[in-house]
Amino acid sequence: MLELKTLAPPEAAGLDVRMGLLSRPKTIPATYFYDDQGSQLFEQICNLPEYYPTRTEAAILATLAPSLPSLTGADTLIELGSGSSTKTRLLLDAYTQAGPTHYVPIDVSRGILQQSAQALLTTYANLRVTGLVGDYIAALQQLPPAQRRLVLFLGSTLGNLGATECSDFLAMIRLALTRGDYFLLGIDLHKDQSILEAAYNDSAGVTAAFNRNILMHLNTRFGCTFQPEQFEHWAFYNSTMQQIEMHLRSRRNHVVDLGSLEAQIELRAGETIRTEISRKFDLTTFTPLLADQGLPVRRTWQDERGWFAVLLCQAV
Ligand code: AVJ
Repeated sequence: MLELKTLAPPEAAGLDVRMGLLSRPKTIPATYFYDDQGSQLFEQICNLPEYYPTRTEAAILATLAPSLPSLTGADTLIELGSGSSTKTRLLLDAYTQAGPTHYVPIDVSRGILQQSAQALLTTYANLRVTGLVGDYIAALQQLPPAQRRLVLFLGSTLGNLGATECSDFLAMIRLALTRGDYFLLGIDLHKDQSILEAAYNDSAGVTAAFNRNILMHLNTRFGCTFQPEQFEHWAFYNSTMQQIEMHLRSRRNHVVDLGSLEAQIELRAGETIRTEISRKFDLTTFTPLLADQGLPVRRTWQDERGWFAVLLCQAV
């Protein structure tokens, strides 16, 4: 059984873009990468030889999946930013074998949500799917009832949030849960700078296309007049902040009209718009932060190289 619910977009839709583009340095929230086109480009990124996070995390999930149903006893799996749900299948294999399961994928892209939910239903007979189209904040405020929940936040998407936003976000997750519920979190770890930078500068240019697509999305969504070919993809590791940064660098001086956002912005040649931060975590410093937010870590899994970690936390 499949049900798709579209959550009301936040009233402030677009204000975050307007604010970011009128600040110095200019920024665009990374959530705007994921229109239908951007979600498809991200799927391609996950298969690139340089982009190690997806396959590293998938290998960890395959190892831990058989033990997860008995560890958590969860009947409902809620996934934040489910995308194609490819990695989730590793967990659904184990859960649906253990008993009937309710899967609640949450994604801003309706296209990818519908497609992946349909495909899951043909694979799993005793799966019930309730897709929520919208942002995490709206979705977390209206989770369906459950006996025991397991919230999945995979792929190191948490890395898109700065330190303060990250703590606030974890607090919000804790509030959406009942004591005893679980939270499974995938995070990318520190490693050699050259490996990190290669992952965001692939030789096929898919990450560059993904980066520029954010401008196309703003054009269609708000009637902005960005010309993506006027911008260069720039991604590097900021070792002080311990984060990858992705920017779009203007090739020349020009003015962009922001359409329904009712503003115009000037870009100088060489000026950049930061489109993403992707923080790289350290388990020793990060694990205590989860406990501080009422989500202590019960188990930690890593790959042999220590490149990526999956943490099982429990709401207390
Ligand atoms: C989905 C946010 C985890 O930061 O690695 C991939 C997005 N950006 N390549 C990441 C992304 C450029 C990805 N996250």
